[in-house]
Amino acid sequence: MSNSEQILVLVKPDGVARGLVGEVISRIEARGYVIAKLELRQATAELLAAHYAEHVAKPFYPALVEYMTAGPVVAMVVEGAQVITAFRTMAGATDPIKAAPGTIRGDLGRDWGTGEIRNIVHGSDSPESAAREIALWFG
Ligand code: IDP
Ligand code: MG
Repeated sequence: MSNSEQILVLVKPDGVARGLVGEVISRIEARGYVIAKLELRQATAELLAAHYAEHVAKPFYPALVEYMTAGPVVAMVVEGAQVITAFRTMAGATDPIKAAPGTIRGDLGRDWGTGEIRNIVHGSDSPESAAREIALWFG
């Protein structure tokens, strides 16, 4: 498995609260990827500031921290060749309203009228991000 790669996947607090952990895991397993690590975790503001370093200065960041600390998340390391591209495709566009049907966000997400984006899952967007995020969550 020399060309295998790893991605950090989070089932975000809305996904855990809505009972969608099994659905997300089922989709990953059905696709043939391997769950190498899995843990229920409570994110802290400190961990999120590192995880979302690229977003810390953005206007939506305080609401993002509130969302991501509202309850536990399920953190996973998922493995397989091209799993980063594959999982990003499976997750769909950031905004569930724009995410295509067939994707996790497009099938399971909606606009809840809160003015915030609640989109069920996170997936690292590159091998560099994945290595950084896996070290943060599981290092
Ligand atoms: P991604 O999760 O699809 O990679 P990013 O642009 O990296 O999307 O944003 C990280 C997370 O920040 C999103 O999943 C979402 O929860 C939140 N977010 C991104 N853009 C906005 C926005 O414009 N308004 C509110 N929340 C946002
Ligand atoms: Mg991102």
